[in-house]
Amino acid sequence: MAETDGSAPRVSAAEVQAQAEILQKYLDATEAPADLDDDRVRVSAFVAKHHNEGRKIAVVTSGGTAVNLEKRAVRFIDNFSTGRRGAATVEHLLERGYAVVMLSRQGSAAPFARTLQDATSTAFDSKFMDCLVVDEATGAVRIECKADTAAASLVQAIREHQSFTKNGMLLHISFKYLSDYMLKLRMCGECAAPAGPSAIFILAAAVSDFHIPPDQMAEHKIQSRSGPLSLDLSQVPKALGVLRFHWAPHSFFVSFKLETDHDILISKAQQSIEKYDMHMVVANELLSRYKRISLVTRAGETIVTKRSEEEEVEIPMVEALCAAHAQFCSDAPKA
Ligand code: PAZ
Repeated sequence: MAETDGSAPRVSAAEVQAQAEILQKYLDATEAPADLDDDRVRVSAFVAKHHNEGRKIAVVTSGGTAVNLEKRAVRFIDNFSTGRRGAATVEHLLERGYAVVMLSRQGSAAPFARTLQDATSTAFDSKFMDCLVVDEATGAVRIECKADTAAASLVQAIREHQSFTKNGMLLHISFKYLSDYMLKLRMCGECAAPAGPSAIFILAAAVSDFHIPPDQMAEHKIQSRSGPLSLDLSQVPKALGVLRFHWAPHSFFVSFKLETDHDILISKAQQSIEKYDMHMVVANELLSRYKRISLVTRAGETIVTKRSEEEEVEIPMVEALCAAHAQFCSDAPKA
């Protein structure tokens, strides 16, 4: 096992090696998404540029992985994740000067653009439409912002989005299926590894625990004529330890743990620290996840809540992650 940050890893090298071999077999049997090679070129150039210019790099995963039931997928199993946490986290990291690679589920909440979703959905629907003005001569649409409408925050979000993307601080790559996620996670790990301690991995995606292994998956659409469908799902190969110890062994790792049973949440988060030597685990419950989170480290648990009705919980969360990452960088042996 590679040397890590100096604290003794609590998982055996043999155990991680065994997980790495199982994962390797799965990845070898998995069809790569068409954009994997292009994404590798983009991520690798992005990391090299920002690392050479002395910036910290964040790799943020976000959204849920779909598990396909057929190779030519017609049906799939999905989960609850909206991608909002990942999108908010990316915005606050950019504000703090990080160069960010965002690996997110296609169609889930995107940084800054999530404001548009808020503005155009549910209660804001008609109010937002009232703010759009069409120029009859050119057909161009402009937003006329009144201070008390959702459009005001949208205009602000558009400005921020354009400023960060123009400055090349955000690189967005996407996945839909679990298999695409796993291959792209490995690619991001390998590409960010040269940044060593300056890279932080923030693994907020809700990754499926169960799937149909590639060698057991039907090629074509499952037919209904043979009666009810019984699914026998296998456990997804574990990737956290392999990412941590093999793909990017010198970087800083924050993983997330979601539970619906309050009584097991913190012990499950502690297990991630014990088993995978995560530097921090963000523990949250499904229904209260945007109000209250726990930051779990080897030193204990810190509860973080929203500081006001308007401020989202990801602001103090990102503050705490950045402080812990800064400490990690200053403690890291100098190259
Ligand atoms: O994506 P979202 O904003 O709806 O929710 C965020 C979250 C609950 C997916 C994230 O905070 C999290 O806990 N991710 C890990 C989930 C897991 O235990 O696999």
